[in-house]
Amino acid sequence: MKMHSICRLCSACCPIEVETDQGKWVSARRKSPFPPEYQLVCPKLAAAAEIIYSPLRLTKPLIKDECRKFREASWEEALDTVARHLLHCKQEYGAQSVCWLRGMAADWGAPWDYVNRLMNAFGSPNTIGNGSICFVGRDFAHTTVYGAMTMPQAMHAKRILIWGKNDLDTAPGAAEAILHAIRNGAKLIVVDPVKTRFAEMADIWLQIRPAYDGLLAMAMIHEIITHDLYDKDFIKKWTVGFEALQKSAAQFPIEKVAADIWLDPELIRKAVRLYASSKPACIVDGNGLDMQLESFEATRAVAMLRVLTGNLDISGGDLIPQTVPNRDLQLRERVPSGIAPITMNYSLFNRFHRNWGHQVQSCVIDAILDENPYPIKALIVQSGNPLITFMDSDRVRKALEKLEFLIVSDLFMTRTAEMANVILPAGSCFENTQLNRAFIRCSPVRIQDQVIASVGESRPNWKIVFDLARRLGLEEEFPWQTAEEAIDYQLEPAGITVAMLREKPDGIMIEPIKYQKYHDKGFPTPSGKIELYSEQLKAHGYDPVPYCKGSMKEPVSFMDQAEQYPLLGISGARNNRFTNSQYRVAPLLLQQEKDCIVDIHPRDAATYFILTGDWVKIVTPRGAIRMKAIVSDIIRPGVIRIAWGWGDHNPDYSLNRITDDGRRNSVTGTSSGRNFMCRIEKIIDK
Ligand SMILES: Nc1nc2c(c(=O)[nH]1)N[C@H]1C(S)=C(S)[C@@H](COP(=O)(O)OP(=O)(O)OC[C@H]3O[C@@H](n4cnc5c(=O)[nH]c(N)nc54)[C@H](O)[C@@H]3O)O[C@H]1N2
Ligand SMILES: Nc1nc2c(c(=O)[nH]1)N[C@H]1C(S)=C(S)[C@@H](COP(=O)(O)OP(=O)(O)OC[C@H]3O[C@@H](n4cnc5c(=O)[nH]c(N)nc54)[C@H](O)[C@@H]3O)O[C@H]1N2
Ligand code: SF4
Ligand SMILES: [Mo]
Repeated sequence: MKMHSICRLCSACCPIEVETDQGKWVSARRKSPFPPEYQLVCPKLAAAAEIIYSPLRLTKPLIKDECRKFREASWEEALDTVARHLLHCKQEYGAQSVCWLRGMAADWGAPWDYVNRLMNAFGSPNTIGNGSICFVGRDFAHTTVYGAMTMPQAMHAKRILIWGKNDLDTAPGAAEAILHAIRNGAKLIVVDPVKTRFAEMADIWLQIRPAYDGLLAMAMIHEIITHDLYDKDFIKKWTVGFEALQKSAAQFPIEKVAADIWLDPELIRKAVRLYASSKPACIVDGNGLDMQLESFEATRAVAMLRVLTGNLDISGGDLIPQTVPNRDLQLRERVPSGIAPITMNYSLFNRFHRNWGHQVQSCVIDAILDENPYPIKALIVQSGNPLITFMDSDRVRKALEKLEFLIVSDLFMTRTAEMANVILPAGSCFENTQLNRAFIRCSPVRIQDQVIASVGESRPNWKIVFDLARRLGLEEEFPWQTAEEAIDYQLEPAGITVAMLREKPDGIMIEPIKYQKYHDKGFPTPSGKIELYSEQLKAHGYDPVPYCKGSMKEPVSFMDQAEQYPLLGISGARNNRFTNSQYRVAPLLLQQEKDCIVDIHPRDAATYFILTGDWVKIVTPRGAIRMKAIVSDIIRPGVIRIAWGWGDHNPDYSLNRITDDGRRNSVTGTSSGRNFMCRIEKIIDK
């Protein structure tokens, strides 16, 4: 039988067609608008059956007994136990002592709304996502400039500027669109410290010094302004604060910053001319800009390049999405007044978007360990693996150990789940019907549908939340018996239902895509214009214009100890076989750990007598890990690139044991975990 859904094995959210047989997975293909010879194959989707039917899947709820061993339990017992402990914490310490932590895997769609609804109705504002190190911080940076996060329209662009994104490995649909544009003559500029496949293909590759993106963006802004490459009419009519931006950017002329950011000034000039000389041009920004201490400021400056060149909201430029109308399910008003979330120090970030809510994950650790701003006693972790994915794992472990009660909902016995008191087994994305956020951000709306039967006694995310809510006495707030009922209720303002979506597997357009919508409505910012200068940021004590003080905070962790730690480590090399800490359970994908590697430049390899295949210890003030070395020129001398996501498979490879969570961006709470000083030692006897 053929069915349509959305794959959520990673955040690319590809539409898929699935072949099933009597409720079981047979195979699937990514739907793509391109002819087969131009389609990219996703190994994760090809290995989906190994993930879904892995013998390691959790199939029954588990409760830890007095001897700290897990025993199987019924759903009734497990949910009752969870509800009892949550209600106990509420009574003893107040509802705010209960926190729900969401990883990225179960999507930021309706399941996120349901969890917020449950927690708000319970009385706790502490539903926390990990968006401060993922794209939500970037979303906020875009939003402060022009009111929403734009979507690059690469398919029809003449110029594409890829900034810290690696779609060939992380988002094949987006990569196909870029490749299509290149075949049609689009010019490509890549800003990346690593020679990615796109960097190899690029007309200009700016091999930026890791974490110094903000300075490059400011230098580009200055160059665009001084060479009259900006769209004057557009700036005059639609922006506020141009003079202030001009003044700030004047502090960063190319010749002044080029050496600091390890780039040739002439190459930056060429890149500026190439990007700004023809329209439409889009900027594809990515996670390379996140997880940096200066992530917010750098991303804002990059966003302003779109504005100056007049590429905002035009075909082939950067589209302001047309949100699909939907009901706000979150019941924020139910949190008693006077109870602030543990992320209270990030008040603007907390409320910039009606869906995202609270996203500074590090605050969860502070609240548990340091009881700052107040203690968290019980934690529910759903679709995340914080022991592996949060910066500074040692601190995370201490926090999890200190909790009175830890509940984990996952498909597998992760390192985080091992620490739980109760484990609730969840269904994979193919065993879940849910409203996927990517498809209500902008039409066409599509449904992520349950295409196969649940494995064992695992339950879909929505059902776990609804069932728990009812046990907490929230029957009225959760009247829905099925996912379909809840989705129909949420989508009522759009006039569509699950049944309609199932009839239209290629999605439903709510309205045609419109460009330059600002002509009718202005921009959804406080001033109604694009804010190159933000009064709102200023009122909260932040810089109203990026880098207006003329300098940048040291963005690389442990730089003050560079004498003992002379190499710059970059974390986060993703590849297309895994998503963060996931899927090492699939033999098809694992391939003998061949991707768990550290790339070392030949010059550094020679200094340390390291050959490809040698084992290397990587050390920072936080700890040490080990990995196999590859001698490679994809990075500069002095920089090493460390594979990401291997800690669940083997804690010895767990990158976040050596990253830092001590310093954070003051606006978004983003940790400086992507770039850190480190040293390497060759391991003689493994
Ligand atoms: N050093 C370093 N640290 C990083 C990053 C990096 O590049 N370098 N990347 C950061 C980024 S961008 C992110 S988003 C985070 C990711 O951090 P997490 O969200 O913690 O990451 P995952 O490893 O993807 O863990 C997802 C977990 O959810 C489970 N799961 C999958 N589907 C479902 C479901 O439907 N329901 C439930 N209940 N569970 C499910 C999986 O089995 C897995 O254990 O990591 C961040 N940490
Ligand atoms: N296959 C696969 N797909 C995934 C994931 C996965 O783990 N595996 N994770 C999902 C998640 S949670 C996310 S957030 C996205 C992330 O996907 P992307 O946004 O593509 O992010 P990354 O691949 O982490 O990094 C993008 C690029 O940034 C570069 N980079 C590193 N440091 C810097 C820097 O200082 N400046 C600049 N300019 N570039 C830098 C890296 O070299 C890399 O090429 O992918 C999602 N999709
Ligand atoms: S890239 Fe692969 S794993 Fe990610 S959503 Fe698309 S098909 Fe699924
Ligand atoms: Mo992410």
